[in-house]
Amino acid sequence: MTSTQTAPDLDLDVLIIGAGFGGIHQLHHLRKMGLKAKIFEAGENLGGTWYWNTYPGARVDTDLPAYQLSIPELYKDWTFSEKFPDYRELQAYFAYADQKLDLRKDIFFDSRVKEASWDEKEGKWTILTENGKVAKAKLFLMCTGIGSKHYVPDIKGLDTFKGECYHTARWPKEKVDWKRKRVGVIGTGASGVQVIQEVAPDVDHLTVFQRTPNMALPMRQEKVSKETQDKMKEELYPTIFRRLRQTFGGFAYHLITEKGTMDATPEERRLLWETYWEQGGFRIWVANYADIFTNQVANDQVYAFWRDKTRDRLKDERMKEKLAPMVPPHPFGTKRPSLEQRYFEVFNQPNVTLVDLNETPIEQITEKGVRCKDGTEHELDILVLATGFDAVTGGMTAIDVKGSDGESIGYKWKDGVATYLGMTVTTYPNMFFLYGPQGPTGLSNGPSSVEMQSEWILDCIKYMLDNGYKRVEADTTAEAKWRDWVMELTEQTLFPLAKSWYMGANIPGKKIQPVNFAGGVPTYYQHITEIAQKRYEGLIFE
Ligand code: N01
Repeated sequence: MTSTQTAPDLDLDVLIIGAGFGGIHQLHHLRKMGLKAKIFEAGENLGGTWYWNTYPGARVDTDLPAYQLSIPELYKDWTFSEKFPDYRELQAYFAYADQKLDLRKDIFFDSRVKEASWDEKEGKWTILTENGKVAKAKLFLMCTGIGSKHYVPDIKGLDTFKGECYHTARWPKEKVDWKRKRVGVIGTGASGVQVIQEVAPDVDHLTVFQRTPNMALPMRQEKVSKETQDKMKEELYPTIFRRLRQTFGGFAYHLITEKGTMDATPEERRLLWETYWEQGGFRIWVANYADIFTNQVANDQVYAFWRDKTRDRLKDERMKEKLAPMVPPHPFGTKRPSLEQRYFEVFNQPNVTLVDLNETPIEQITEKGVRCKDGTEHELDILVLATGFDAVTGGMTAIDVKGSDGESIGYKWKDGVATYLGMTVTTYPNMFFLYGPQGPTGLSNGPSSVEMQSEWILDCIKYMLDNGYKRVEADTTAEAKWRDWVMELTEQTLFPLAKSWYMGANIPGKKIQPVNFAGGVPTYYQHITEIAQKRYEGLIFE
């Protein structure tokens, strides 16, 4: 730890990393509890993921009103314009939250944390930023989110490209002009799909480098009037916000558990899926028969439905097979499907090339563009890397967080993640995290999970204060049991069959293992609530 003086105003009760949904929820409530709390935030403004992800077409895939905090003084006076708001509106929402809750006075922007270490004697964490700020705090909360460490693949020659090159999660704040340019996009995950459909109408030529097709679902975007929202706020919002903890993915709709896919008649299944298709959103993924995640036969049925619908939108036989192959590349829904607005129609445009990287991998990036193994050099003016994140754990392991034994968390997790309840880690006393590994996280709607865990952590802190405890740490046996449960839940599903960030499989060399709790939000919520009722069983207080 660098020896730098701690400013007196940074001797805190709580230091939080990150001013996204999690960080601001914590800050607001900790201050209400009378605690001295501050946030270190790497960006120059609030918003977390919505500060960084400003690529063309970036918008959220959760429909109104589930993608916001359920704090009444926030939602009562705020109006979104569309069912699926874009990044500009989400940034405006955070600016509004900032002003309404008076947050900024307790946030240090442009303050990327590089180290944090626990001092047993002092009973405090020391947290150090890259630009030399030092805070000491009794409690340390990591609200780093699932996508704060973007992933740039190690492709030969990447730094030799003479055109413009941007990762979607580091999109420049100044305007990028793609009109009448030759644009290439590597990656067809949620970010890739959105960029592709947004830029396609304006480019001279678009080249999409695809490794795995995205089983994208229709979004069915709609404008939503202020009157509609105001009416819903009074009558429905509190019910919907409560409902978010009763559904598998923390959305306003739930998996069907009463019967399996094959127990339904073909007509019944078809009508359900047709209805979902027309309604749009994630329904066909997270409001489907629950056994699509465990039963290959059931999964094949829903894949076939999706494939046929998608192929109908494509004109060219090759495009049909590349984008919606007859044989699924992985079980439906075991990689996150995107929501799309006109994605598949892009591939009917004459000026769009789809390069299948399984047939002809990228050999190297050249000064002019991308050269593939078949010898073709795809010349480009702009290269977009929509290559994702070292998701869920990456934001935490990017920081040298040293616990009571001096071991860095990245080292501790090198052979696999272990946490207790997806919120604490043994040997890291007085440290909590939310929306991270081994919680419902990537399998759930962000704000739903964030609020559920944030409230639990706040209650736990209150319990410590009420009982005069100064130190809390997860018990090793409790942690091992939690890890085993997380593994077991995923092993019962088809998720391990996909090479996805859900399994840590998108980052070369990363341990392949489930990073999310696959038991669903209600099971998770019930479990953590019972743990709290049992005086936080599995946590050791001193
Ligand atoms: O990242 P991804 P993302 N050569 O990892 C490909 C959230 N999010 O930023 O699938 C060539 O999903 C990779 O190929 P493959 C959301 O939770 C939400 O799109 O590994 N290609 C894949 O196609 C989401 O799930 C929203 O075969 C390479 C792509 O890059 C998560 O963030 C919007 C490659 C990466 O896809 C991540 O989404 C955006 C290589 N070396 C993000 N390396 C919304 O709510 C990787 N790829 C709308």
